[in-house]
Amino acid sequence: MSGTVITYGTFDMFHIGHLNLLRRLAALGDRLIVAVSTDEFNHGKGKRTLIPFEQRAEIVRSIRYVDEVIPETRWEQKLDDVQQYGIKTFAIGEDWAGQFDFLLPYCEVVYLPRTEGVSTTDLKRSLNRFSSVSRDDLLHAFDVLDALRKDFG
Ligand code: C2G
Repeated sequence: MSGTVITYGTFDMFHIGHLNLLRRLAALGDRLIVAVSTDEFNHGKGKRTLIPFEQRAEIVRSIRYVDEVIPETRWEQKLDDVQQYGIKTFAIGEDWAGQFDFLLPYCEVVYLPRTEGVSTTDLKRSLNRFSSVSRDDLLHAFDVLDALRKDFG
């Protein structure tokens, strides 16, 4: 299919859900632009990112489905972007369903199913559990070793 597609997102701790979305978006046109949220913009979204903007942008830029990366700095930039880049299709995950229908007079608006079972929030929780368990397990292991040393010399 021809035409330029655009999407917006944080893409923190890049994972298969992000990749599935970008792959689907690439199939909607012949050029894909991704607007990656800056750290300042994320702060405004109430999101704390683990990976800084420059690295998140470089990772997305390196994905084979992506043709161009621009910064997302304001909620209001979408209409300017649609007109400036001659966008045929705005697309984003369905967690945003209906939020960007104001773009309908200017381009197609598509909300795509999210990939279930993975999210940056879950990844961060797993990392926290892993680091705390490993520290506690380590301390417990030292206690067991001390007890064994006392019993068996
Ligand atoms: N996504 C997905 N499946 C997941 C996780 C994310 O399809 N398991 C999609 C989201 O629906 C979104 C894109 O991947 O379309 C990027 O997700 P986030 O980085 O969480 O982006 P978000 O914070 O929703 O920013 O102006 C729009 C905002 O910048 C969107």
